[in-house]
Amino acid sequence: MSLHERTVKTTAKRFLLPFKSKAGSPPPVWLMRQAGRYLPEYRQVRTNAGSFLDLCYTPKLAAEVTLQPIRRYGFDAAILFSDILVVPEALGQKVSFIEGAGPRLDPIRSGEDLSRLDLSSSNDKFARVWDTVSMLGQKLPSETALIGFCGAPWTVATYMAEGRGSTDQAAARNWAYRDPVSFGKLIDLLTEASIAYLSGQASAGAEALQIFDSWAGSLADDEFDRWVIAPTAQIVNEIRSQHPDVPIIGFPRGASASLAKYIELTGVDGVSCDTACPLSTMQTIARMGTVVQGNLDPLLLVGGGEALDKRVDAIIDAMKGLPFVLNLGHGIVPETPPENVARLVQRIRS
Ligand code: 1CP
Repeated sequence: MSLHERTVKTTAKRFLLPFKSKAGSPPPVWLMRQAGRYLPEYRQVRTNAGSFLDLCYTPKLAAEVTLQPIRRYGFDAAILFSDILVVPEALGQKVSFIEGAGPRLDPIRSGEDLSRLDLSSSNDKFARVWDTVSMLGQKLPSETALIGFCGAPWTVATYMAEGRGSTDQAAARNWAYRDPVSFGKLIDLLTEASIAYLSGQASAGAEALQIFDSWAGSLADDEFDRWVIAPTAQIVNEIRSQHPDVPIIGFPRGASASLAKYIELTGVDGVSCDTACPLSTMQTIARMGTVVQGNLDPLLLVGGGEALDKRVDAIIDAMKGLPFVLNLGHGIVPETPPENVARLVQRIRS
């Protein structure tokens, strides 16, 4: 059953219209990583917060940086400020964020290492994020929707096994081949934790949920079925039974060729498409009733100018009349001049 066939709250929020089979004209817009280092006001709060995790776990500060891009640009949706690595941290893995170098974790690479993780301890940390969501319900403009999120189990597992970001996700892929039983236990644990984490966000007021699977594209197709599709389907089923009104968006980055299968077997209401996904594929999917988000190249926001305008126009033109949300194909990069984001929003709405 698609979302618009289920009972949904009537609402004027533009972001939610495509999920009720209504194409917005102009399309609703928000951008992945719309809060972050490209904004001077973010860098200010980030410096004062101490560590990146302190920022994520302090509701007042996390709510403030969530609101910053809404004040500047009036996006149709705000995304909760947090990180996908909050889940392993809450499970007991040591996680830190090194300025300019990204995340570092004490790697977990075997069945024995799993004993360092404990689901029962995670709720205290999750509760701080849920408090941020509640606070945002009070502070956001009435027309702005709030999106909650988590990392998909596969992508979170790649960071847990590697201990950092990587280009090939080799530590997780090797573990999954060497010992699929113990790797499966990690995926099961992350699936359970993600369900609790997302369900709490929806209960606290998140109006849509996005599952970020940034490294979905690194798997062979049988491994994709097992480590991407199966856990995502489990999360979608469980969240839907608890929160039938809340649309769920999947972002299986780098997996355009498997997108139709992903949609069919996970049951997501929408997909975020990466920059390399052809507009023709996005049209096909949207015509079949799945909401499509995407897929402007974040680098066009760095350069700006006519190249940006031209591509924005082409995307909007291709998706006219279809259930579509304008977004990037991946997150805003720190070098982005804030005025180019203003130019984009103005272009969409003019
Ligand atoms: O120093 C800083 O301020 C850190 C930069 C930063 C920010 C702004 C990190 C570290 N995380 C975030 C916030 C964040 N991360 C949000 C909320 C803000 C928003 O979107 O406006 C979200 C949704 C994420 C999701 C996230 N974190 C993903 C999935 C999306 C994607 O980018 O592919 C991933 C893979 C992460 C891990 C992560 N966190 C931070 C970095 C630099 C990384 C990537 C590490 C790597 O692979 O090298």
